[in-house]
Amino acid sequence: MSSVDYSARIPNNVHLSDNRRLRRALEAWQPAFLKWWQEMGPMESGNHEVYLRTAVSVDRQGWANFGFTRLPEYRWGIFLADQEPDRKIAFGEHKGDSVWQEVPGEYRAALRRLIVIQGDTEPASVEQQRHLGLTCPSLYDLRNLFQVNVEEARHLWAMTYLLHAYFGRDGREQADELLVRRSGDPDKPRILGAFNERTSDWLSFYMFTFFTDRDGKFQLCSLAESAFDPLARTCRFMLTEEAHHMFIGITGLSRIVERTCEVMREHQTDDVREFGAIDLEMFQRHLNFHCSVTLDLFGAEESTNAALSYATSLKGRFQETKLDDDHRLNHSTYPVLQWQDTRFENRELPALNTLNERLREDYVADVNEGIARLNGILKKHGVDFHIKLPHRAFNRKVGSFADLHVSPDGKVMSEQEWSRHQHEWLPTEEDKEYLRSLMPKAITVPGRFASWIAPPSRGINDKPIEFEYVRLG
Ligand code: BYC
Repeated sequence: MSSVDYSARIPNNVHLSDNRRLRRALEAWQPAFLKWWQEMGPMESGNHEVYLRTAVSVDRQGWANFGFTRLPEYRWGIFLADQEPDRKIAFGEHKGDSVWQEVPGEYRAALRRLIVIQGDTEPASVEQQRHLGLTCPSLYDLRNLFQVNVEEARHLWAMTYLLHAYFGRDGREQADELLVRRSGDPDKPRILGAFNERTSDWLSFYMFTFFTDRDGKFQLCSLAESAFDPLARTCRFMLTEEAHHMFIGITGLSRIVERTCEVMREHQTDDVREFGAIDLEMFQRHLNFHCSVTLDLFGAEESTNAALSYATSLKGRFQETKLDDDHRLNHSTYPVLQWQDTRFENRELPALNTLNERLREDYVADVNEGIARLNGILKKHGVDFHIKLPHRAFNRKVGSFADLHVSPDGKVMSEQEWSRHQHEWLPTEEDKEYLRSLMPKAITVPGRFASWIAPPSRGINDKPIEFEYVRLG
């Protein structure tokens, strides 16, 4: 078991105290991070005491220790999963070699780019969600929001550690830049599209944690296969935290659907807005939006960047070691959905060039399990509505579908026709207005929940649902 040194200014399990230069560099970055948190972290949260979990060691028992913490005093630290003895590279041209503990010179730029892109998403999501605490549906949900926020900020620490420890001066510069870019800022935006969208309300928050955090899971799983062992170990530990974020996503969406069904049954109507619930059409429009922008995050279907990352053993596939093939992919193909003049068709393309698409498909399979769960709730209540994922080509801005106009059920149409129907498929200004009216202010009485969401089936860490998860300051 590798335990965490909490006596250090920066809690860590990477022996920072033995590396004076690195420790100093990170301690110099720390005030800039805290300044960023003050400016861009959750609004008006500085005096709250929050029932949070904090890692004390990276093994199963140790990483989930619960207690009250004031948010700015959260002990953000650097935790890597334990080193696997004799780990061998599982894919690409270096397959079978021992994993690398240092960055090979020829892959420096490519690895740094992957780490910077991953790192950039973490503070971005905190920025996107910073105002949500002001309209929380309960103290339980507020606590979950803050848990996600502190952990995303810790993931920023994770990537910053790699940049500082392994990439010298340009790594330090890139780490500084991670605190300079801002989600949605036209002059210095975050790198990937979805991370510049505002998470405008709690329905969007649960969609984001369901869809976009799940992209995090799949990207981190691919990076956890990397030949660069410190990156792999960092990502493995991040994945333990990511799992809880997706739990928050699926349970949040489930509780919304549950509440809507209850209202529909109780009042024998589809028109649930009158009773302060979220109608299923609007739910579906939000789902269409978050699904499509998150599909974009996987990059183009055909990508030489992705091919190179795999061939050079930097970024693997989802569950690489469990796949039964040569793990080099120089001679295999993969079917990729494409628009061929009049219809969508699968085309066999070189497997190496289509790794983004393959990961996107693994992701969609995982998403579908969650959608089945939501439909199970509708069925249980006897509600005649089916929640569906939009067609893969719907509302895409990245990849081969970006130039097409496609409906959620896969009909290709003119731009004019698409625009005419857009309000049926994507959240409208009216939806947003309704959501704003539904969430005018925070609900902060322990055990009380907003009208549009059912209470969870159980509390955090076996505490009761009415536990005071946040002591407001
Ligand atoms: N928006 O060859 P392509 C998470 C760029 S989420 C804007 O297809 P590639 C989290 C691309 O950078 C997981 N630009 O790209 C979740 C490239 O630019 P350059 C984040 C985009 O490299 C919730 C160009 O277009 N982690 O952790 O194969 C809360 C050509 O594209 C977009 C990662 O993504 C876009 N959507 O694939 C908190 C893992 N997509 O370089 C956190 C690390 C593409 O030609 N990143 N572009 O100028 C990667 O593995 C890859 O960079 C990507 C893109 C999969 C993102």
